[in-house]
Amino acid sequence: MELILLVLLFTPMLISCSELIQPLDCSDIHHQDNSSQTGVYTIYPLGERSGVQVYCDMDSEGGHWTVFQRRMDGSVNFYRTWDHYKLGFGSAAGEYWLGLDNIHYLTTKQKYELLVTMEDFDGKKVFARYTSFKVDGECDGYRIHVSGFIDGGAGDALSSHNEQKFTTFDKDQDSWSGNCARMFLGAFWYKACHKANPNGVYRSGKDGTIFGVGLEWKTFKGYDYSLKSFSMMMRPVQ
Ligand SMILES: [Ca+2]
Repeated sequence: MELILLVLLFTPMLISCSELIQPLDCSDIHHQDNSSQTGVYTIYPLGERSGVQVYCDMDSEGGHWTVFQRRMDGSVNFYRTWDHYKLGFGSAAGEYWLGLDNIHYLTTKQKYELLVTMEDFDGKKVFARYTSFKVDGECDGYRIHVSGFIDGGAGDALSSHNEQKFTTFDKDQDSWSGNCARMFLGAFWYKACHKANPNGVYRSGKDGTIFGVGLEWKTFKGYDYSLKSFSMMMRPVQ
């Protein structure tokens, strides 16, 4: 009898404890086990039952980064609708977009910084880092707030996109008369229109046949050079 009572008393406590250890992001995964390697994990940005697979970069610039955008081989189509960018698409083991809702919710819970890493087809790797990164909710057009640029060789192609709303080919929120996503075949915090096109067409290096549509970071390789690999990742500010 006493044993049954004990089980009844302690079972709810055990359940609530297991809920508490659901990681919000890759930084939580690192703190739960600091030997965690770079790879795919499940995080819960919106609480329990919101589990989503994500790629954690435990190596670059101190590690425990939550990757929310990743290109590496052109295997996933990034020319997609608003709903796809809102909810996410692709595979965390390869190319993917985590989803604007997830990115937004994470940045409402803690202060985040941003790391953008990239590599050209000659194997040169550079990065750009921003000490502050926040994305508003859907009602505010997923507006980006990014500042505090630190140069890792890539130059700053993102600060000029600060305070812009997100634009897809089916939802124009940019400051150009046309639709920048349709013009440059991507989806981004376009202004009028871009110095970076991370979700543009995956091409093999230098290609000027159609201006500015590639996976580009202007301050590194200029327009019309599509990069080999590219990642955007976030981490709570220490
Ligand atoms: Ca427009």
